[in-house]
Amino acid sequence: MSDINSPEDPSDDTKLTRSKRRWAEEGKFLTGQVSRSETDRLPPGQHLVKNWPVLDLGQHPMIETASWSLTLKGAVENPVTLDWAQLKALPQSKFLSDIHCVTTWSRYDNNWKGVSTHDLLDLVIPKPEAAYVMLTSYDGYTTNLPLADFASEHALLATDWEGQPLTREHGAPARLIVPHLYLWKSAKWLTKIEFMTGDRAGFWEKNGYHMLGDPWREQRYSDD
Ligand SMILES: Nc1nc2c(c(=O)[nH]1)N[C@H]1C(S)=C(S)[C@@H](COP(=O)(O)O)O[C@H]1N2
Ligand SMILES: [Mo]
Repeated sequence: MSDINSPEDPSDDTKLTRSKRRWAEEGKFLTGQVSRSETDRLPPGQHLVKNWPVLDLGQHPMIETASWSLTLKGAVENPVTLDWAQLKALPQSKFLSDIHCVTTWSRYDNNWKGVSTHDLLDLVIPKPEAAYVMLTSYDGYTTNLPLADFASEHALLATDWEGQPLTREHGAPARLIVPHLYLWKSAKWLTKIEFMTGDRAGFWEKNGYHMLGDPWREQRYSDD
């Protein structure tokens, strides 16, 4: 796992470092997963695939970067709508991570590039009461997750996979990747992130999927 940028200067007492410190004190901040050995790298009930399957509601919206935007709103100090140039002007990060789909496939070692959720949070500064996010996509898909999971160490708004721009069916021009949760939390064609004080169910969560979706605890359905 590597960062190509180093946006965090420890001597720089920005709002971000203050908010990170506060989250750390409150235990809200996920500092990534314990490193796992090769043998327990695969979560329970999963099998490995080499290809990358496509799964979604069936519509693949065609979003040109010229008309793309991302709105971050709700319980934040600085709500903002970013266009493509503004997104590309933010620090760019590269992460390597495994992905796990609730339909039981996992794929190891995906190379992502994009804007880390840390850098998005730096921009908007969540208010102390912000505790969850709701993601909304261009196809109408929604999914919810805790802010601490959104802010996890290797979560990012991905624009590239394996050195190439994301393909349309995998969520171009930008999708979220939250590698430590089942992949339905990783909204493709993302256009809105709403910071919420309480949890609300997204599309699959209303249809019986788990509110958190941790593959290591096999949180597939809400009664699991
Ligand atoms: N916008 C949007 N994002 C989505 C979905 C969707 O239908 N629409 N499906 C989710 C589900 S259920 C899965 S398993 C993953 C699949 O991502 P992939 O097609 O890139 O493998 O996307 C998630 N993100
Ligand atoms: Mo899925």
